[in-house]
Amino acid sequence: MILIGMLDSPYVRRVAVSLELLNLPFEHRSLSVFSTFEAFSAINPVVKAPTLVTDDGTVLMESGLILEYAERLAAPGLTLAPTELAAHARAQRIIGLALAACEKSVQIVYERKLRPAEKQHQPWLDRLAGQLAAAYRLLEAEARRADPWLFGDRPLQADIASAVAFRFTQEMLPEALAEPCPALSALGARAESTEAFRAFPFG
Ligand SMILES: N[C@@H](CCC(=O)N[C@@H](CS)C(=O)NCC(=O)O)C(=O)O
Repeated sequence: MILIGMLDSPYVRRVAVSLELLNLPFEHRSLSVFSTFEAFSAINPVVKAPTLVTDDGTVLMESGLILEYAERLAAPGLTLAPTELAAHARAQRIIGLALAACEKSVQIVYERKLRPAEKQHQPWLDRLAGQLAAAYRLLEAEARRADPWLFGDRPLQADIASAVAFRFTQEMLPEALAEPCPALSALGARAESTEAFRAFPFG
């Protein structure tokens, strides 16, 4: 399998860390959707990161769909989802919040970096900032329950998604984290110190 995309993308990073924790061998090609657009489009003409090329040559995109496929390949004991129904629902909620935090952060970064200053729309940026703050407020409340991880003694997808989202926002938009998130910060630091996260560092 080949994973394509840069590790400054929280979506690429969550797939890389997850494949590692699922014990699935893969090659990582660090192509950018911007600076290496042509090379990227030769593999996936839609130019979305992450892209995963399976061993039979199928080209997948969307981190959630890639991870659904990866879970099917992995040994059942390594699954990154809790099995009990209520815990599964809570995990899906946390992943949804983390992905919303990623999406709102990326939208703010694109608005600021890709649009000329005179064309930036402040009401849109304000709306994104409010949505981002709401996602982190709710994630922080969830992270307060971590012991040491969100679902017990090993990191699952909810931990991975929360940690990569928080790191991305910290790196790209530190001023957007208006309210302190001590529990999320501790969870992120714990995640970043693991072997799987250190194998695929931000940036
Ligand atoms: N929902 C997607 C989001 C992926 C995404 O937005 N990736 C960005 C890089 S961080 C990208 O491909 N940007 C280029 C573009 O959208 O044209 C996922 O979960 O994979």
